Amino acid sequence: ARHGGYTQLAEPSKQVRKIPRSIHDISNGDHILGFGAELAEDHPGYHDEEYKKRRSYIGDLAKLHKIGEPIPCLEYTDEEIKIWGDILEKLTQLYPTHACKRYLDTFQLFNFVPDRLPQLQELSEVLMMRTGWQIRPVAGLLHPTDFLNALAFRTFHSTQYIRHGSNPMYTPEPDVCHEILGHIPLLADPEFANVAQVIGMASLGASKEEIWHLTKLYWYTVEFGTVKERDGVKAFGAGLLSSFGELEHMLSGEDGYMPIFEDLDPFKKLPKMNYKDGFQKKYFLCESFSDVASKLTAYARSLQRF
Ligand code: NLE
Ligand code: FE2
Repeated sequence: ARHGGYTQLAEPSKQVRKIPRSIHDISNGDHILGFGAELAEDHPGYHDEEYKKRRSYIGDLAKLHKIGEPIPCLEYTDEEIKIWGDILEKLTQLYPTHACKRYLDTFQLFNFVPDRLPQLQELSEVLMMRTGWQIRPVAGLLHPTDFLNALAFRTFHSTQYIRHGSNPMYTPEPDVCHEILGHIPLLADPEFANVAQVIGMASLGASKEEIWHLTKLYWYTVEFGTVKERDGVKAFGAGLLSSFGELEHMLSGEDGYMPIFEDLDPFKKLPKMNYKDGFQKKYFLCESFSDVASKLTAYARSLQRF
């Protein structure tokens, strides 16, 4: 969960980090930048003590997790399951017209149902079998260096708490619905999974500026990427696929302005990421998954990391 929202995203620190040689060298708890239980005043859950308690409980469990151990099973409350169920039902109406073909295919593998919120452990097992990826629980927003580095080791850091029920259609921060509906299906697609790993490999030993650019590349592909298909523009970015507000907005522009679509060029300066103020103003378009893969690989190779 590499995101912003409700809190100022700190610039990557100047401190020189040791390059991790395996996932064991990356901590899921030392560099959390935000989104723990300390919610900012403008967060919809700020006045909800129960909600904050629940998030710190779930966050503390994540910090205790050790690589190789099963991810703790969370018993979700009826209220939490209802949020998940509502989101799933609404999104599955939009997917046939708004989601890319490869997402529709991998989504089928998981048999998501509205009355059961899936456990990260079982999803991690499916990914491991399909593409060799694993999920690691994380308490909140992880430092971009740690988050991106972990992708090199086919590890995806995932939150386990759910968004506040007052605005299910959109949250600027990651939550378990965003991870499960946005990220996990496509990580079961071998080509997509490789794209994510390429960004991770390029980030190993990267300078502060390179990390920032890679964060943007990640943001405009894995989080908000779009692809041209025969019947129009479709979403493959997780931030689109987990938000029925933004997914609808992407194609309709009904809320007042039409988003801009631009072809992705990873060597060009990318626009500032929209963390706090709602939907993205610009989406980047790719021709196909192999187009994304070759563009990102070309950029990653230019850094001469591998
Ligand atoms: N806006 C997304 C959602 O509501 O699911 C989460 C985005 C995280 C970048
Ligand atoms: Fe995400």
